[in-house]
Amino acid sequence: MNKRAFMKTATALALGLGLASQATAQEVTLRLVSAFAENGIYVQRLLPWVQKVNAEGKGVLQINFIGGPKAIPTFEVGNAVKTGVVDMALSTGAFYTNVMPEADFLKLTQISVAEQRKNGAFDAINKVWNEKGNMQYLARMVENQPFHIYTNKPVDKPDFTGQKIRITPVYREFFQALNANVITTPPGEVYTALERGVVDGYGWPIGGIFDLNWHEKTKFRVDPGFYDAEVSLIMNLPAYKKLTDAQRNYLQKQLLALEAENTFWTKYAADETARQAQAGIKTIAFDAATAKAFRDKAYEIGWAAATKQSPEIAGRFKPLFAK
Ligand code: 173
Repeated sequence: MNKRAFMKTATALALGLGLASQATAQEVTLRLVSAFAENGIYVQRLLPWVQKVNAEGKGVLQINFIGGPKAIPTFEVGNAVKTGVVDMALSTGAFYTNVMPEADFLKLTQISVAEQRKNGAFDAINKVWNEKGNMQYLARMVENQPFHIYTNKPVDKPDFTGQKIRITPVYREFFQALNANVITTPPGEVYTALERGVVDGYGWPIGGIFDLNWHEKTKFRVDPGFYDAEVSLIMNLPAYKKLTDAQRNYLQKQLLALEAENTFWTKYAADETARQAQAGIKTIAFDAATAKAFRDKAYEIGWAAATKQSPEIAGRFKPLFAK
């Protein structure tokens, strides 16, 4: 067998058997997948971090990036982490509500992840992720990226009657309250859905619409944004518990370093807003009072849905996520 074929077989075996390869007693290799596309901004920012982890972690801990949604489909990544098919994933809660509906509540945080670590929110999240998801919530690598509605049909008020809008669980209740017809798809199907007219628009954060060429099929962005896109690293809990103290401490140090890079996102949001304008995407902005009501409604509806879904956990999270 040549080296390439051997690697392929080895990867398939490791995936299939759920083995965390323990090269020596001291060095562990963790298999990482992404629920987001490999050419998107999130993975583009993650890969240099993986390189750094590997360069500085020789003999302690290595991360093997397996791939994006072609390796494991977006909405199956959460279960792959839960069951240990992979050790680690980059994902967002909306993609693994099939593991636990509470995963999507993370869009409702109104404080930084640094503050979440200080005020107990991070620990409260981990209690739920451990118990319900068999996962460790490791680090949030995206902040200050509000979601928006992008559409090809203009509106003059927050009413999307007659529009078909692509969603994930992030947007469901809010967009339905705005009278939209909603269709759930993973990001990988948005371009085709727009091209074929299956949808008139979609929900997505302020940044990233150029990564999969959606700007070619987008006429308007609706302001203001709402919620905060949560993109995080999660890990299979047994795999996390199996780490030695040295491995866990090393990983923790690198996770905090990753979060320290989150200042990037504020400028990226401004840059992407300008880039959209340059690409001819027009902004639909409501007057100040309507804009405030729109944003407030997003949070009211988001928390109402969370409370209905899981009253006890929503009640624990709400004061910890608030400004
Ligand atoms: O696919 C989505 O619109 C979505 O839910 C999401 C969540 C976080 C970041 C980017 C997209």
